[in-house]
Amino acid sequence: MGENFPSIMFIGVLTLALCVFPGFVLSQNEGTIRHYKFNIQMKTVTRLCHTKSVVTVNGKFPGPRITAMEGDRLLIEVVNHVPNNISIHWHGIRQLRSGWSDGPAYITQCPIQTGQSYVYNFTVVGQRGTLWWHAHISWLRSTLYGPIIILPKQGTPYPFAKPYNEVPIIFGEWFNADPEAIISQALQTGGGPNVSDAYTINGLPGPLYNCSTKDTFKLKVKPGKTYLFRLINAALNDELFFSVANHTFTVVETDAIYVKPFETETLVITPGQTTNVLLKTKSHFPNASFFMMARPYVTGQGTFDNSTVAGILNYVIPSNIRHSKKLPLFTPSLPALNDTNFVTNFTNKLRSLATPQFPANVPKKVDKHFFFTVGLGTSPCDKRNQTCQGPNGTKFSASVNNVSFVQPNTALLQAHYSGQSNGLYSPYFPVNPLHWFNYTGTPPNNTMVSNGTKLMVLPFNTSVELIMQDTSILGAESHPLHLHGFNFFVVGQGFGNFDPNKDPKNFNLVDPIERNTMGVPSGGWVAIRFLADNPGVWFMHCHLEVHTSWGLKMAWLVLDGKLPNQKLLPPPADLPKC
Ligand SMILES: *[C@@H]1O[C@H](CO)[C@@H](O)[C@H](O)[C@H]1NC(C)=O
Ligand SMILES: *[C@@H]1O[C@H](CO)[C@@H](O)[C@H](O)[C@H]1NC(C)=O
Ligand SMILES: *[C@@H]1O[C@H](CO)[C@@H](O)[C@H](O)[C@H]1NC(C)=O
Ligand SMILES: *[C@@H]1O[C@H](CO)[C@@H](O)[C@H](O)[C@H]1NC(C)=O
Ligand SMILES: *[C@@H]1O[C@H](CO)[C@@H](O)[C@H](O)[C@H]1NC(C)=O
Ligand SMILES: *[C@@H]1O[C@H](CO)[C@@H](O)[C@H](O)[C@H]1NC(C)=O
Ligand SMILES: *[C@@H]1O[C@H](CO)[C@@H](O)[C@H](O)[C@H]1NC(C)=O
Ligand SMILES: *[C@@H]1O[C@H](CO)[C@@H](O)[C@H](O)[C@H]1NC(C)=O
Ligand SMILES: *[C@@H]1O[C@H](CO)[C@@H](O)[C@H](O)[C@H]1NC(C)=O
Ligand SMILES: *[C@@H]1O[C@H](CO)[C@@H](O)[C@H](O)[C@H]1NC(C)=O
Ligand SMILES: *[C@@H]1O[C@H](CO)[C@@H](O)[C@H](O)[C@H]1NC(C)=O
Ligand SMILES: *[C@@H]1O[C@H](CO)[C@@H](O)[C@H](O)[C@H]1NC(C)=O
Ligand SMILES: [Cu+2]
Repeated sequence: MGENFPSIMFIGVLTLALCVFPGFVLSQNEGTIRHYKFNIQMKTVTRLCHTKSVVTVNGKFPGPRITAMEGDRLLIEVVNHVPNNISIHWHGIRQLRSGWSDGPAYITQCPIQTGQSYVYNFTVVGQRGTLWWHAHISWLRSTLYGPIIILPKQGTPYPFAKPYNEVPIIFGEWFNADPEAIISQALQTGGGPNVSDAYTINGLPGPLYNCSTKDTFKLKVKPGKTYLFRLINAALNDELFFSVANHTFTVVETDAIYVKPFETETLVITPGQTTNVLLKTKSHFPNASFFMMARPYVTGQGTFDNSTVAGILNYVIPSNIRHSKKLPLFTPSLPALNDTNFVTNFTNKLRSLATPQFPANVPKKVDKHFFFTVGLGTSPCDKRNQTCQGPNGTKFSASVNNVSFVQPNTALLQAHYSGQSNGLYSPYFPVNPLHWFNYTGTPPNNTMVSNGTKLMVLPFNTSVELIMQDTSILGAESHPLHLHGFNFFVVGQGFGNFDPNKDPKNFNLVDPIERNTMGVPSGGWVAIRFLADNPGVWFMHCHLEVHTSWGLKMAWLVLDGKLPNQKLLPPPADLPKC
């Protein structure tokens, strides 16, 4: 059906011209309108000698790249040609007053059903760097994902030397089986879902897997140049370590926010996060090739995919050097799979750039303090005559403040906007856990969670401080929490239970990292601040898809402000219906 369309459809020469940085631009304030067309269609893909039909955008796996300049408006028409319901999330885009385009199914929109289409319509404001898009329904994001590249405004250089070249590097997770069958089976049996068969770099597992050598990402570089790697972790369930043998990264940006540059040989990136790093190549042809490798950082107790994805960094062979067919291939050393010390060190180095041009606007006063526990739990087996495969014959579950989120059957934002929310959700999400327990000590005997569709309601412009506390129920575990509609500042983090008397004294209100996804440390806590200046319903969830499926999610309802420009815009006419 969709083969007749070009994979990315730009309308107008302006857009094309801008991609190669011409000497002209419309207006810096208005920005350019960029049109894309996403045909959701099936495509046969073979990896690890397993061939299957996967859901793609425009037949591409990974999906097409979206390029915009800060200030531009994006109009992305998504046409659904597959049997599955679809919705697409523009991960990290603030969606100021345009919550209808955020994408999480049954939160801001009903899914785009087979044969239907929907135009996502939003502007890119105050962000520049790398973000990404992905499906936001069930586990379809396993194959539906791609980069969003936001170039700085014309005439605004990067706050670092202009790189010679830019390379998107997206990590993914490949399953030989159908991921939709895997999560559906797991939710039915109550057990943990089957793990992936490989990690991928730009869709390719690389030579360390059986039957995969031809599917290796290879990057050819020149000596003495600086490359900008735009790293995206699109894996479903795994945080990843990443390193390139014999090369050092300079971290310059995370989640489309510049950071104080620092050097590291290895970095860690959670699902949902993006990281831009500079890689300076060796000044002379090194007579060698270099593996770039990623493998997981794991804190949970369940089984996981412990394999390693590898790509290869090759140097262009100078003409004065005769065939170097068999170059030695160097391997990076990656931290142990459970190296929490490394992760703590790495996250502590991340600081906002915090310059007059790129300030860190940390809320200094706090209107509302919240304390949420995040972690696993159990729920009863609903088939009376059968034992479930979760702990002690129960089903695995997960919760925020002991509420495991129940997905409604219509979109929360629509229900709220049209005043038809009665009974669909409760506006009383708990501000604290109902009972204190030693969150990171011996877990309580009763691991059963409660459930519901509960929202936390915030007046417009509320300044929020939220402590997210991991629990040890069914094992402490790092949870990369993602907030839609906002960036937040990570003002503090630590291990054990958060201490409201001692810990706030050490909060960093000067140059904390600003981002949209942050790992709650395993057996620890994180403190974030954000200003609720964006009206709408905003999802917050663990970006480990298995935990989201088990209910580790909730939503904020930010009310309209008084002024006309503080109100959610009306819904577009083509907004899908349930
Ligand atoms: C996109 O949204 C803007 C702001 O609401 C609106 O003015 C414009 O008409 C919309 N464009 C399309 C094609 O829907
Ligand atoms: C998950 O793994 C089990 C054990 O290998 C297998 O029997 C089952 O079919 C798998 N489920 C899916 C959906 O592939
Ligand atoms: C790469 O690093 C290894 C280990 O540190 C070292 O032995 C080797 O000489 C290096 N090779 C190159 C080409 O830099
Ligand atoms: C990965 O897990 C398998 C099965 O548990 C084990 O046999 C193997 O040694 C592990 N590999 C690594 C690199 O840890
Ligand atoms: C990490 O795993 C190793 C064995 O694989 C174990 O010896 C070590 O205690 C673990 N470290 C932590 C911090 O859990
Ligand atoms: C973490 O940082 C400390 C102090 O900078 C250093 O001593 C330690 O070796 C680092 N640990 C790891 C695992 O990198
Ligand atoms: C057991 O449950 C299944 C569905 O879960 C049902 O079809 C079956 O009739 C039940 N058996 C008994 C003996 O209740
Ligand atoms: C399972 O049951 C055993 C024995 O009743 C108990 O010791 C254990 O804590 C239970 N585990 C969970 C996860 O509830
Ligand atoms: C909580 O549990 C930890 C680990 O068992 C223990 O060290 C700590 O003292 C406990 N804290 C409280 C307040 O009971
Ligand atoms: C859990 O149950 C055991 C025995 O059933 C009891 O001794 C223990 O105090 C209970 N622990 C908690 C935290 O309630
Ligand atoms: C919510 O919890 C109740 C009580 O445990 C349970 O019966 C019900 O099935 C749960 N609902 C969902 C959607 O999980
Ligand atoms: C697709 O979404 C609609 C609207 O929510 C729902 O009624 C339908 O059951 C869904 N279809 C599938 C295949 O999930
Ligand atoms: Cu999680």
